[in-house]
Amino acid sequence: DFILYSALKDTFERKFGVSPIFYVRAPGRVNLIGEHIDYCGYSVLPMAIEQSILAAVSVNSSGQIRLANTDAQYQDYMVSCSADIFIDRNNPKWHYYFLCGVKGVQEAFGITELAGMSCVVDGTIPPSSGLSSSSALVCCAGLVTLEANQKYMTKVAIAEICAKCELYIGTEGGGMDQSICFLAEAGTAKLIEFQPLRALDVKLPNGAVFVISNCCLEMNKAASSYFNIRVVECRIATKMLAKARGLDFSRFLKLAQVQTELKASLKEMLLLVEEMLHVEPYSREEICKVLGITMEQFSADLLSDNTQHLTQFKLHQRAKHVYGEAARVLHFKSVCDSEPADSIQLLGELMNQSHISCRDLYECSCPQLDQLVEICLKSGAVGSRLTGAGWGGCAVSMVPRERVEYFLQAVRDAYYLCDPLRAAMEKQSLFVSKPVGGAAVLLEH
Ligand code: ADP
Ligand code: NG1
Ligand code: MG
Repeated sequence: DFILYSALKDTFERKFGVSPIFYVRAPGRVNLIGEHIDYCGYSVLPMAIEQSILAAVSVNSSGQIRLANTDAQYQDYMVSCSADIFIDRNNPKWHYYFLCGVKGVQEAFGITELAGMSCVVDGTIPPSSGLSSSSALVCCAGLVTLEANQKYMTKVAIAEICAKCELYIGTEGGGMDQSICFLAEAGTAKLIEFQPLRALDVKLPNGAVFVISNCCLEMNKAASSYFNIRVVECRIATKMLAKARGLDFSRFLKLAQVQTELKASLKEMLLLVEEMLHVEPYSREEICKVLGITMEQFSADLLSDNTQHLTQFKLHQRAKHVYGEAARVLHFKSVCDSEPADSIQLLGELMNQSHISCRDLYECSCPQLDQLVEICLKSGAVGSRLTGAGWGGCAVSMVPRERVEYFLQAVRDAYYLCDPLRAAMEKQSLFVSKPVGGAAVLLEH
């Protein structure tokens, strides 16, 4: 850590000719189970990881926010402190993620003139790989802005602000990433619950190690529509289920709200999906007819900007994944709490079921990730699954402690060393992770 900070300090001084007065560190995360359900209102189970976004900052009276990055692929950017902050969701450059965090804090406090600041950002989270580099950057910027403007709030409040302001980039996420980024504590995974937001400790079994492996295929969520297509399908499934049960569907946006309203169990919700939603994809016409809305209302109220082109919607499969995955999260937590003799086996099975559901029902995996998960299981993992949004990026595997060295070598040989591009990335792509603490400010002295 010391080496990271002092290298960043050097870069900052060369760039801006003054010393930074504080640093912010915001961690990435690995989601152990509970994929694509946060935006449906369901609890998820991530832990923060060592890989982080770091920023060095100085505050001044220039009336400007100056941004630079240690990685040359991310260009310098400058904006006036009194200008309206514009975020271009059609062109999601790195500085717009930073500006999401700035704008979130500015709006929360109604700040008309932000403090001038210079900032150099450095990062160790593989980007667009499901370890939440985007939210670490947004949360880092949010905390930088709080500190630079001498504003303070609770962790829960800043987590909620950052979850909301990352929506400016266009992906309609549910808040898992920003919540764990602020609410994480060293040594424990967390069950993140929404409405109200809270984080409960989840003690992971001592005999298990969690290993992250990147399939080395990037998927930029804001520059594509894969993510929002799933959000939209879940929103439509919500309305169709509500309507099928005679509820006023206009009041419902998330699948969890339908469950709450019906006072049903997740098992009962799965039965309802089987009964009420057909497996064949739905057309726009069919949805409009069932809901009694016009094509215009459909486009305006149910679709996002980047999903206006969609013609088919797989409602049965998506809803089935969400209710099933929500149940697996609760089961995972209860196994961790009760520590039965076969905990590792039980948790591994839940992770495997989660991957199969993501692959087959939610269709958010890809051939490389499926191959990697298969290799991990053959190499001694008890459970392995894609983590984060998917369509590329990382898998997380649970490996019995005594098998870790063997596991790492076997995955190295079978997935990385056989391909020169992967071999070159192997060091940052295959690593053991342990739960670290949440985002923090470090003052220079
Ligand atoms: P993830 O799964 O990592 O959250 P996203 O596709 O949501 O992936 O976000 C990736 C984007 O985050 C990158 O395209 C880049 O704009 C930004 N980003 C990630 N890491 C950095 C970094 N170290 N510096 C600047 N921007 C970064
Ligand atoms: P990643 O892959 O880290 O961008 C996204 C969402 C999460 C969650 C997961 C899938 C954002 C900021 N993040 O994570 O909220 O929905 O996918 O479980 O939108
Ligand atoms: Mg992201």
